[in-house]
Order: sequence, then structure tokens, then C-alpha cells
Amino acid sequence: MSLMIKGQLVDDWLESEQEAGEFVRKDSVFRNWVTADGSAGPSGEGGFAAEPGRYHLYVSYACPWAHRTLIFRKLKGLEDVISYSVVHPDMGPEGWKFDDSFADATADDLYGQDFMHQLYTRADANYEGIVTVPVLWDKQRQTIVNNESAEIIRMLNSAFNAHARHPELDFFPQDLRSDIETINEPIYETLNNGVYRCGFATTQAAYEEAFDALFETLDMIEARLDKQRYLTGARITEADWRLFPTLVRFDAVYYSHFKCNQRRIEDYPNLSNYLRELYQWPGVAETVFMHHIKRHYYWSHDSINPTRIVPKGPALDFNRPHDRERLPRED
Ligand SMILES: N[C@@H](CCC(=O)N[C@@H](CS)C(=O)NCC(=O)O)C(=O)O
Repeated sequence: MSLMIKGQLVDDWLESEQEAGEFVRKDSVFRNWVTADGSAGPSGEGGFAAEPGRYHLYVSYACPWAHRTLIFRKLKGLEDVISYSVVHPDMGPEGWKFDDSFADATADDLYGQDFMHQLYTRADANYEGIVTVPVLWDKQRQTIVNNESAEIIRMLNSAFNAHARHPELDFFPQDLRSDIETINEPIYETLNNGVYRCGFATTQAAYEEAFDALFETLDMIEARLDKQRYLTGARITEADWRLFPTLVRFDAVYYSHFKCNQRRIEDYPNLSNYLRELYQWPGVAETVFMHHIKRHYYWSHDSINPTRIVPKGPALDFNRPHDRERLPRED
């Protein structure tokens, strides 16, 4: 079955972008930056000053990229500064929709639209690209500021400090920037996006290549976390928070639905303890909505799970104690 979003076949997105059966993710299009004073950021135009109440996030609780932005909003204490709406977990023929009949999904709180694509065309009447979440929306200029999660979390980390409850927390500190960028790269390629490359591969060779790279990176991280508490050392950083949404989905979804089944996260002593430490970090569990996560993947990917049956298991308990205190932590 082919799904249509604004005239675009979703299967086209999943498949025609593939080379030799490989899944290739498209780049995000809206790349302006919110900055403290409204000056232009690293890309795009200026005019987006960090002001309380001005910006809104559109997210899916299922989506790992959107999840990052909710984590940063929470960790920085921006709950009263940036509002948000949550799409329904089912991605159907018109893409993400607003329907608050599913527990914890919301309406489009700003405009009462039915579909996410209507916000993209509200921002740009000629928009023809892929409609994704997260979206950082400017209520004042009524447009999308940015739809790239890696950039949105950098803005949340620093641009709103004058209004944040935790301006002192810096998850992208100057002295660790190059280490963070260095580890982000393989984690994005082989894990965050790597699970999708496994799941959406349409040739055995493409699947196996993604699978091998994925478990090579997990083994590398497992070894690293034996000697240090976090990915770049004793301080928790952006790199850890970018990894967390993939780890927390892994055993419930990626292991079975995307065939990432060499090992579960639960089978890695260090990774599983690390995952629990991050899950138990103040505020973080409140950003994890497993009923959205499971429903989205098992329901939406027709070509992978045509029966749409959502598995009841596995039993997961991220609240069990962890042993990470054995390694030093710096704040
Ligand atoms: N590069 C984007 C990727 C976002 C993305 O791909 N989001 C997925 C949900 S997990 C989406 O909205 N897909 C829309 C679709 O498949 O039609 C980011 O990190 O913000």
C-alpha cells in the first residue's frame, strides 16, 4: 500500500531514496535559529529572539528525534517558556495527524489543524518536501523556525538561558565540543539512524551492513562505558541525550520490528545500567511514552508489519537500580 503526504508517496520516501536497498534520510529544510538577541544563527536569517511564550514545539512522543527536544526542554527548565503539541502515534495516509482520542496525544493547540502538513504549508505555501517532527514554531511570525532536532537542542541548550530555570546546565560545553561532535557522528550514522537503516533496508546486503555497523558501535560504547560514566567522560552532555532516545526504544521496538536482534540493550551490562541512570535522571522518565512508541512503529510501517499487531511485551523496568555510581561524575 502506498501512503500519500501532500501528493508525495511515503513509500517513495522510504524506498526511492534508497541506493542498492539502503535507506537514505533526507536533510531538514527549515534551518533558522532562535538566538538570545535575535541575531542570525549558524544558518538562516535572524529575527528569532528567545522570548518566553513565543515558541511552540510540535512533537511525536514516538519519534526519537522529537524526543531529544522534549528532554532538553525538561532538563533546562523551559516548561513555562516553550509550549508543545503532540501528534497521534499512527502515521497514516496523510502523515502525522492531530487527534487527541489517543491517550496523551493533543490537538494542534495553536491552529486546530488536523494534519502536520497543514502547518508546513502555513509556513510555506509552496512547501513540497517531507513533513517531519519535531518542528520549532514561532507563534509571532507564524512560521517554522527549524525542523532539525540536532539544531533545536542546541538552541534550547543556550539561547533561552535568560528564561530557563537551569541556565547553569550546559550540555555542549566549549571544552568538550570536539569530543561531542566526534562521538555524535558514528552514533547518528550507525545507531540513531542505523536502526532505521536496518528496518527499512530492502536488500539483505544493505540490512547486514547496517546491522554489523550498529552492533560494532554498541560494542564500542559498551567498552567505553566500562571506564567512564558518560560518552565523553565524567560529565553528561548532549551526546548522551542524543543516544538515550534510541536506547530506550531499542528492546521494545528496534530489536524486533527493525530486526536489530544480535543483542538487546538489556544484555549489555554497562549500556543497560547507563540507560537506567539516564531514564532515572530528574524529569526524563516524564518524556518517555512507551504506548506512543510501540503503537507508532508497529502500526505505521505497513511494509514491515502489515497486521499492525502491537506486541504486548517485553516487560521493561527502567526504574530498577543502576550501578553507575561506581564511576566518577562531574556536574
Ligand atoms: N532530521 C530530522 C528527522 C526527523 C524525522 O525523520 N522524523 C520522523 C519521525 S521519527 C518523521 O516525522 N517522519 C515523517 C514521515 O515519515 O513521513 C530531525 O532530526 O529532526
